[in-house]
This record gives sequence, structure tokens and C-alpha cells, in this order.
Amino acid sequence: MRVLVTGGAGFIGSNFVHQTVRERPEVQVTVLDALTYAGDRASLAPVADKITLVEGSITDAPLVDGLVANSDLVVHFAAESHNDNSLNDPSPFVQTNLVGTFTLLEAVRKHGVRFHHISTDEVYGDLELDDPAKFTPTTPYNPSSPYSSTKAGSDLLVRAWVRSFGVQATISNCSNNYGPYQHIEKFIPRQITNLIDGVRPKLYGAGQNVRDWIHVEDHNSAVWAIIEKGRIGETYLIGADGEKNNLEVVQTLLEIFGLDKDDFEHVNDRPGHDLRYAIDATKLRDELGWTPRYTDFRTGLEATVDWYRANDAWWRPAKEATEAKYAAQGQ
Ligand code: NAD
Ligand code: TDX
Repeated sequence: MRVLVTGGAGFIGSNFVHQTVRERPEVQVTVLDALTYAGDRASLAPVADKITLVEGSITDAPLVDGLVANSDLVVHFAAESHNDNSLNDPSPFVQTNLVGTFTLLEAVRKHGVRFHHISTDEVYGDLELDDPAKFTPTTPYNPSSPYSSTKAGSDLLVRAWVRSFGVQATISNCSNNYGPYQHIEKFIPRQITNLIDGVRPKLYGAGQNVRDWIHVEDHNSAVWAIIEKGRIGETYLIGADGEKNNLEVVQTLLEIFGLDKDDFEHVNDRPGHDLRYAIDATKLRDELGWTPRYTDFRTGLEATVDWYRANDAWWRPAKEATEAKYAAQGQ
């Protein structure tokens, strides 16, 4: 099987490529990645001789057409993925998330290629902190930020291409991922690398916002389950019952580093900050028999801390500029 992985030099995509090479040696992997600030050749270095990396944009229709024509499956991770960036400049979000997904859909339509679209739980908006409800596949779309609204739009394009043109596609909406190779602009690796540098973690607002954490390996095992056993046209929600508020996450990290639980700073909150995300993954578990392997958050977090300690060379070059950008907005 020939698989085209878009965004395969990013966080979740590179982990997907590593896992696929390790567990499915019969699969031929081609990565299409624009190598933006979030994409890094080095994330694919351990598998470089086993895959093909094409540097280019998913908005480049002739390039996409040629690559899709030579594939049996497209797994679409490529996106602008950071909410804070989308508040500063939404334009690349519209280009990549909407125009890029449209470009891929036109190519898979033309060549009759199976498509799996990677999306986020943020398309559903947020839940109240005291609401016992979780997101399900029938929760109405209600995105808050330029990031989540362009992801929501991309999901709707996929649904329309399935219904109108018979494109063979599935969609997954996953909760917050953590693990190796995550860009240090994101919450968990930002705080881990701050702590490695002896800098206090930075908590937006009061830290009461809740995210539903899943290890990236569990996300990707669910993606393979959907590719192999999912029903065409269906949406599957991926989550591993990992709800934690941001304060709890920071305090677990402080504990891992042997520091006092109050050794963090409150910084400016994110405008429009979503309160709580929570996934009900019953459909994925019952229909496809998927279960997560990383069920203990603290153990998964310790392994992630070890990875960032051991891979200073991977993240160090981006640290200064990332922190300067946050500092400019009091974060
Ligand atoms: P990331 O920002 O780490 O990686 C994105 C990758 O896409 C990078 O390698 C980047 O170079 C590439 N890219 C960006 N624009 C491109 C373009 N125009 N053409 C080709 N490549 C381009 O993101 P991530 O966290 O790995 O997220 C991957 C996917 O998973 C996204 O679709 C995101 O919406 C979704 N998702 C992420 C999370 C999470 O917690 N990180 C949760 C749920 C869903
Ligand atoms: O320094 C910080 N301090 C802080 O308190 C940062 C960077 C974040 N936060 C908070 C904001 C959020 O409540 O931590 C939480 C997580 O923040 P992010 O890592 O930016 O993730 P989030 O906005 O929840 O979105 C993530 O999950 C869903 C991914 O970035 C998206 O791509 C995915 O769709």
C-alpha cells in the first residue's frame, strides 16, 4: 500500500510515520510537507531512509495531483495548528486548512483515492466547566477561534465531497495530544522546556480551563483502526478520558521536576479561551474495538519529559524566538 501523509514532518504526522514504519513495514510512505516553522526534517531523521519526503504545499494543485495519482491512501494531517498564532494572523489558516483541504479533495476525487481527514474536538466549541456532558459525533459545530473555524470548515468540505461526489473518506476529531516531537509553542512542551531551563511555567489566566489529554501514539493507533475498519463517510471521535485542568498539568510537571507546587506564573489569558473540551469515544471503542495504551497521564508525561531532556538539539533552536513572541503579548 502507498500512503501519502500530509504534514508528516509535524508533531502528530511524524509520530504517525514512525509508528507506521515500525508496525507496518509493507506500507510505502511519502510525506508531503511545506516545512513551515512547525515542520522539521529532523523529526523524520530516524526513518529518513525508509520514506520519501517531498517539500511542498498542499495548496499546490499540480504537485498534489501528481502525488495523489500515485497513492492508494491519503492521511491528511497538514494544518496550521496553533490557536494563539491564529489570533495574530488568520491568513495561513484559511490557506492551508481550507484551500489546502479543498485541493486534496479535488485530487482524491479525480483519482478515486481513499482519504482520511485528521481533525480536532475544537470544532464543537467548548463545554461549561460544571457540565457533565462530553462531545459526541452528533454535537453541533460551534468553533471559537480562526484555527478551529477553519478546521470545522475543512471537515464540512470533506463531508460534502463524500455526499456529492462519492469520495471515499473518513474523519476523526481528536482531543489534545502530548508526546515527543511536539512544537514548543504548545502548552506541555513549552512548560517542560521552561522547566529544563529553570524558568517558571506560564499559566494562562487562572488555569481552570480543561483539556482532554491523549498520548500521540494512542491517537495514531486510532487513526489506523479507522483507516482499516472505519465506515466510509463516518466521523469518529478520538479521546482517552484524560480530562485535566491546566493548573493540574503544571503542578504534575512541577512535581516531576521536584519543585514546589506554587512555582509557576500567571500570565495574560488567551482571548476567547475555550473553557473545556471532553470526548466521548464510545463509537470508536465499541464499533472498532480500539483502546488506548497510555492510560496513566503521569507516566506518559514522565516519558515526554525524558524525551525533551534527551533531545535538546531538536527543540533548542526554536526556544528563544518562541518565547520572544509570547513575551510580546504578556504571555
Ligand atoms: P503541527 O503544527 O505540529 O504540524 C503541522 C505540519 O503541517 C507541519 O509539519 C507543517 O510544516 C505542515 N504544514 C503546514 N502547512 C502546510 C501546507 N500548506 N502544506 C503542507 N504542509 C503544511 O500540527 P499537529 O499538532 O501535528 O497537528 C496535526 C493535525 O492534527 C492537524 O490537522 C491538527 O488540526 C490536528 N489535531 C491536532 C491536535 C493536537 O493536540 N496537536 C489535536 C487534534 C487534532
Ligand atoms: O503557555 C501556555 N499556557 C497555557 O496556560 C500555553 C501555550 C497554553 N496554555 C493553555 C491554553 C489551553 O487551555 O493550555 C491549554 C492548551 O493549550 P495549547 O497547547 O495551545 O492547545 P489548545 O489551544 O487546547 O489546542 C490544541 O489541542 C487541539 C492543539 O494546539 C490543536 O491543534 C488541537 O486541535
